[in-house]
Amino acid sequence: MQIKKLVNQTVCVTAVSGAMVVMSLPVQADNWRGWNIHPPGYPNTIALESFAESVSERTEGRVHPQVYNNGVLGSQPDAIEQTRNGALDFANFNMGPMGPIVKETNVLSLPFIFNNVEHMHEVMDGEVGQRFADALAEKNLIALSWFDSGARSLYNTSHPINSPEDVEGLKVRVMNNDLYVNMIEALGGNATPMAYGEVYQSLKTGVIDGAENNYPSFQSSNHYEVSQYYSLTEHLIIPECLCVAKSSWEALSPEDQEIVREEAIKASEMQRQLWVDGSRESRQIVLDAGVEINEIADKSTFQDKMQPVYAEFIAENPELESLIDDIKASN
Ligand code: BDP
Repeated sequence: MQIKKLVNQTVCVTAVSGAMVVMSLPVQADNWRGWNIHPPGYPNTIALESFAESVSERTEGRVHPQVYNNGVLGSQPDAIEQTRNGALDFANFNMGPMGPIVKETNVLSLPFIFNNVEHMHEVMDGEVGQRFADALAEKNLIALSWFDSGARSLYNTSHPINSPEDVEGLKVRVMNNDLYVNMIEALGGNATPMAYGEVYQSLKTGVIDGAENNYPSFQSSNHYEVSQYYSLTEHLIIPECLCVAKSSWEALSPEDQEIVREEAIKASEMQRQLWVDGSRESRQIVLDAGVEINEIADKSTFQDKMQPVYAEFIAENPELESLIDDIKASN
């Protein structure tokens, strides 16, 4: 369902007499509703708001995107469904909760699939990234550009994690994807899939012992206030998309599609830049608040534990093995 707005546009019309007259005609504008899980000031929020403003300006109001922050339009799995069926027009989605719907994107949720953020950028900006965009398009989501989401690390309320043994018995919140349940279980922990918005309270009341995320989300969600140990496992580097609903996309003229695509790419460039400083600032804020951050000298102990996760994934999705190989080979 599209919410349309009537705007008055001044147009020139040639009257029958041949003289030019100026009249005001109502023209339909698309008020695009955009889902964003993050608060104001977060790198993704700033980039999405800039995207919205530029698209509105450059299309002269024909497309008027508005960003709804803090996940007020629903949880991420709900918002994915709503964007697929056109109830929402655009969104910034993490590829983690996308896995149950677009199975190819699960490859991006395999722990340690990317060596570092640069490797992820290289893959997503190239031919392999296009393959993910094609898979998303089959499910009615047009991925116009890729945002950064840094590296996710484990945090918990009781002790620093230095080896997989330190995860044993911990109840760890994960995003909605079975792969993450397997990942935490392979480390000996108990995984609890849960909506992002419930994590703060669950940490506070001891329903869970920990979770995992990047610095900006650990900080902006205030999880650092109730979870004192942040351990740099950096086990997941998951890209995010700026996605438009297929129905909203197809309703655009080719010229407006070009504008929206260009602005989405500009937004991702802006987001990636903001991410670097934002991560540094968030790290400092949590340190100043007394969070203990520890580096992990040897991550191979964690990587080794992930072998059964890969084996099970490949056994269940043999057709995706070549995609994994292509990503590994590209760095
Ligand atoms: C953040 C992602 C967001 C996820 C959230 C989570 O940007 O899309 O919903 O993590 O852990 O880093 O649920």
